[in-house]
Amino acid sequence: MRKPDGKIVLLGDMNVGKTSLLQRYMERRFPDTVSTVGGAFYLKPWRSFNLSIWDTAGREQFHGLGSMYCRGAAAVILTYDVNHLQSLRELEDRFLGLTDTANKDCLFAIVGNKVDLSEEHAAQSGEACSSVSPRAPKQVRPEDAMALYKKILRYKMLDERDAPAAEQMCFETSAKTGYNVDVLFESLFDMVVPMIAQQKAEGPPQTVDISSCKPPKRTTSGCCT
Ligand SMILES: Nc1nc2c(ncn2[C@@H]2O[C@H](COP(=O)(O)OP(=O)(O)OP(=O)(O)O)[C@@H](O)[C@H]2O)c(=O)[nH]1
Ligand SMILES: [Mg+2]
Repeated sequence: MRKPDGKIVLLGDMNVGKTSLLQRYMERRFPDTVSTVGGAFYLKPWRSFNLSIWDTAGREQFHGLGSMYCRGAAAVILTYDVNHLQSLRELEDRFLGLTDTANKDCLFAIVGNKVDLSEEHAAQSGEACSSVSPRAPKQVRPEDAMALYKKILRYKMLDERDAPAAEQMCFETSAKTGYNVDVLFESLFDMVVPMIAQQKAEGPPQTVDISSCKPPKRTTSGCCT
């Protein structure tokens, strides 16, 4: 298996649809899911690179693993449910701190999923009122997500002028219908790949490969030679 060139991590509260989004994109279906335990990844070849996309558990008891999964991430997809305002708040309160281990130039996408359950989406897409899903007004507006994106830039001490615009990085999706799912992943891949290419051109990271270090030889007297 070829080593991944870059890493993208999905974070967010339990039940917002992280696993469903990833399965919709990678497997082109919307299967029944069970709440994720720990984390799992898919490998996605994109252009001439190999990306790993990590699905993580939103449940509180797995919280401690989050920063481990984010280590060295080139992009983080912060996911919430457009019908639950608290899931957006959790991104700031519980998940943003986990991204401190990500790359310095890590990109952040903010994704409001389950848009198919909102009245506005049904009206825009011209769906009949008799559709199976119960509809309610959306609890989170796109502007709320964009405000969070700008807060994240401040938290990361990034200048808004140097980072991608909020409009480019905030998405509304439905893993159920597939709405905007390809756009989300593929526009992020297209942003991440040039950064990975640049890092590769600049050379390997300044780390030591400890597997190549041999322990010092011991003499019979136990002293080093
Ligand atoms: N209507 C609708 N339901 C969705 C959507 N995405 C996910 N779901 C449902 O929401 C529930 C939770 O989805 P998951 O993908 O397992 O959520 P998760 O974020 O991975 O949850 P954890 O693994 O516990 O962190 C499941 O019953 C899904 O079928 C969507 O876009 N629309
Ligand atoms: Mg899951």
